Amino acid sequence: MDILLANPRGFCAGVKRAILIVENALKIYKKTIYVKHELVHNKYVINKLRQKGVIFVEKISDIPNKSIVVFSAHGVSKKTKEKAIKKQLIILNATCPLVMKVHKEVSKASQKNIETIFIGHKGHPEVIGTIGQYNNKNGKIHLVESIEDINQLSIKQDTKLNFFTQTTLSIKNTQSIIQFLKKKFPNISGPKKEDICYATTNRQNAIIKLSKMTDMILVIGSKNSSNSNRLSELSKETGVFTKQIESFLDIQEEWIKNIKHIGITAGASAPEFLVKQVIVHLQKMGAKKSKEIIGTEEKTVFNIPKHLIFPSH
Ligand code: 0JX
Ligand code: SF4
Repeated sequence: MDILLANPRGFCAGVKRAILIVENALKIYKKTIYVKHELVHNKYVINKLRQKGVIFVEKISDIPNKSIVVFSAHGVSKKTKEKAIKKQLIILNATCPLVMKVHKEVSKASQKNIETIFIGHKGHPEVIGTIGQYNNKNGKIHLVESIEDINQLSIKQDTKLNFFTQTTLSIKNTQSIIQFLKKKFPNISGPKKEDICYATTNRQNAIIKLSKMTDMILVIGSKNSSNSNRLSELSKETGVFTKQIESFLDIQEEWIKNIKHIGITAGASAPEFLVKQVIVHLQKMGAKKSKEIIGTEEKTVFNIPKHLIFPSH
């Protein structure tokens, strides 16, 4: 059995930045660091930070006044930020700059009274945070997940309307939703394509390539990771036998019995050591050396705030 590795895979620039913010904050402040929500959706990343003393909370009210709070990579609503300010928390914002960009657009739309349609998955923290940038009591923001949801909307044709999207959606599905949206509301404005980020795009393109060279694909990523779930979905759509795993521990021998070419990819929040462990495990089961496929080179780097650079002067 050959092992082929997707390229690119694993950590994106937003995840690397978020982890560095927390790690440096631990060294600089030498105090308990609270993180609102899982910093990124990966069990191993979270457990490692927990071992270093980081406390993860879902509610700002669970954090003692004047403590240090980090907002997760997925971002928070305006209300959540206000609550943190009220509690006099020191805020370190690990929201990905690409999510922040969408926040700013939604906030602008809210200020300008422009009714907004947001394409995203209900209940996802990024969606809650982004929708929570729209704080206009006169205007409206509508969340849609599908073409059916658009059909349920009752918006007058002459309404000034725009749209934005979650950053980790399926490119293919989102394109067809937007196409339908533009047909239904020809005057709608929005981003040139959508707000899906470079990392999501590159990982989805890489898995399509990988699916043409393999008869099974393992997607490493936690169950609550939207971008990882989209990779599994896409891989299944190509017809390749696909399994999403947290780590090598989930691999079942019967999956790989008759597999000749196995592909491995990892979501944007899954660390590379998990990929390495899967390779070692497969090799113990008889697989050959692993080979990385040719793919898009990623050069994006997001800086952390200056006061969090360690050692700080
Ligand atoms: O569930 P998501 O894919 O949005 O988040 P995850 O898995 O933590 O990936 C990194 C953060 C992505 C934010 O856009
Ligand atoms: Fe940012 Fe994209 Fe990574 Fe999300 S997946 S943290 S939007 S780079």
